Amino acid sequence: MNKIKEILIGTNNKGKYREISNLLPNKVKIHSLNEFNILSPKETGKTFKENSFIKASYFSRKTKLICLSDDSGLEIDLLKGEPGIYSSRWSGKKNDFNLAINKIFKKMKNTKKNWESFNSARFICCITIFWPNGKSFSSKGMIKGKISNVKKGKNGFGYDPIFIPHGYDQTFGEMKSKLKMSIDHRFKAFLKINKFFI
Ligand code: ITT
Repeated sequence: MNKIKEILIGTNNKGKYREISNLLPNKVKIHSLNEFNILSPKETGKTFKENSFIKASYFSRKTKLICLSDDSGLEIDLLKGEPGIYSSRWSGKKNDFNLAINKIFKKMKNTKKNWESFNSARFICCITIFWPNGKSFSSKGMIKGKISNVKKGKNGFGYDPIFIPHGYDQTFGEMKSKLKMSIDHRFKAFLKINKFFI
């Protein structure tokens, strides 16, 4: 198998870009979407896998580069899996995660007064690599946890300030980024694709 030496990280999310570029071996040449003037495709898929494939194949075809894209999100059991594949869209046009997090707190309270006792959630990440010759490979990672009843920590991005992974008492937002990146959904999805690089 030809190992990948050069790749486009097909995301407009700076937090994801930082994590993925840190996971890739140093010798891999990384491109970002900043180098290109391309709009994002519509995420019309019904699953994380479909949406990561839509992004990776689209950006690869536009740039002629091998592309890695990530579709991820937070599933909350009490909210029947919401926000799920709509995790980004809950933050509105301005990508305001205070808005998205407040929406979660409000919905949790409306569903159950003592929601803290019925509290289980997970982050999911699906990564697709798409090669210009049409080949593709997708992998999935998951981390279980619960929702904090207050926002905590300034590290990370998105929903990190309210997600407490199982076995820890800190939110992802409070954790050192090195620790988060060695246990999270993205890392677990990455473990299944690192054979293409090393
Ligand atoms: P791209 O499509 O350009 O990659 P996006 O932000 O729109 O960027 P998604 O459609 O995959 O990406 O949305 C996933 C959302 O879920 C993302 O905006 C984050 O807020 C949230 N999310 C995913 N992984 C996360 C993590 O590790 N920590 C916190 N929030 C995360």
